[in-house]
Amino acid sequence: MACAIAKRTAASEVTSLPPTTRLRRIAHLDMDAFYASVELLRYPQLKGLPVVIGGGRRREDDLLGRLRAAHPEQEWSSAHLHHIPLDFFPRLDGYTGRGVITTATYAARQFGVGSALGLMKAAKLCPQAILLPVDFDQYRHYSRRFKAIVTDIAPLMEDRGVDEVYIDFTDVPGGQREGGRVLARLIQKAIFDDTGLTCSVGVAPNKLLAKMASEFNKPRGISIVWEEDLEDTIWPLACRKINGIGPKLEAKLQSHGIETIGQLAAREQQWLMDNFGERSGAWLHAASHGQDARAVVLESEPVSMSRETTFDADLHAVRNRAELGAIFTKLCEQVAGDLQRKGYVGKTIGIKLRFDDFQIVTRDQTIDHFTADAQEIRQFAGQCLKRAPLQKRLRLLGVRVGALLKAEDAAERAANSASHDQGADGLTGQLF
Ligand code: TTP
Ligand code: MG
Ligand code: MG
Repeated sequence: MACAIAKRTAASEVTSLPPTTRLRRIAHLDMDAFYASVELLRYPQLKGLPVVIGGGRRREDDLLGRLRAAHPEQEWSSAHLHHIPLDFFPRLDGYTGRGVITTATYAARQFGVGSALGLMKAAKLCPQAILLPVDFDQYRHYSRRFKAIVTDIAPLMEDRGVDEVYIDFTDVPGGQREGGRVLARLIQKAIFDDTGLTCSVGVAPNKLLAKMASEFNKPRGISIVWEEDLEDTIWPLACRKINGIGPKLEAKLQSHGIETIGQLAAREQQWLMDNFGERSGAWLHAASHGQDARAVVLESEPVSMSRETTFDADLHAVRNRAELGAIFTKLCEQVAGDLQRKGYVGKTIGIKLRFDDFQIVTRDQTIDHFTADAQEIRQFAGQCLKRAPLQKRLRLLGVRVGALLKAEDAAERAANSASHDQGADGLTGQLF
């Protein structure tokens, strides 16, 4: 089944160097121990301690419940999280289960634990580490916040996931000073002042080198790389440090005796193309020489998300009612899943039909609230379907949700319009 996300504007690109003598300076910014650092904002008493984030999301307010039982003389709510005594936090010790670590604080990393390690294994390496459950809503919130700060200062930003972005420094004030260090420092400070979170920045002639550089001085690091640093700084690194060389390609390179980027650069381009294919070979050659012409691409917010499917054989609305109904429900569930995963809700729900004569018909309706709920989408999409002509056989069926808003913005709007004041206790309810 096809899945589509429609964007408000076409991605705009910085396609060429500015018509000045300025050097192209590209930054890669990556938040330090992101999920863990966000948790530490809530629990500052854990600063400096080994903390790992992973395992399921606990819904019941277990921790606060235990605190109320142990210290009934005190009031315990989300406003008192930073007073929670250390011995009330769950430890890794004795963990059994199949959970994996999403990330770990730098204090925990000293024990050899980090992203993707099983929690049981981690419990052996660092039993005293504190284990906190994940809270994606919170990470998404801070992700949006730090990106908003970046674009306020340097508008040419490319979103590369929850905790990292590329930024074109070339024409931004301060972007050329000390190779970009001045601007990098300014952005670091602005993010820290607003969120309390730290990040690391690499500034280089292109994305490839910037991405490597942002890791050089983590955490709270700034690394400046120039073209002429290639031999001394980049070539001694393992090939795996090139973003795009995964474990499989690394193993294949090793089977040819190529461990470092320098060893890769020493191979003839033709030899690489013969052994790794035309495209990969050419790319490996360019990457090992620090070359990367990719532009920083502006991302825009999606306006709609849709799922559609073309049937193996044409279906009829009446004769194949059951089969169509099942497909329709599945499409609604998939759109709802897409929305929820990406953190959006929508207000306009629609369908698309293509008949056996290739005629296309769409119907939609706008409801009075935002949703990402599969059943609700199914209900309103079903009403749209009733308004469509269904005499001809169908080739394709699609479901679309538009007028999108970030889920947290919609929640904020709803809260404001209801003007209720229930405190912030819901936050901890999700955590423990
Ligand atoms: P990273 O930027 O790779 O890691 P990090 O920010 O935790 O630490 P660093 O200081 O080294 O950058 O990933 C960002 C977030 O993505 C991380 O906090 C948790 C999540 N993540 C996973 O859930 N699983 C993973 O395997 C990785 C690598 C990250
Ligand atoms: Mg990070
Ligand atoms: Mg990252």
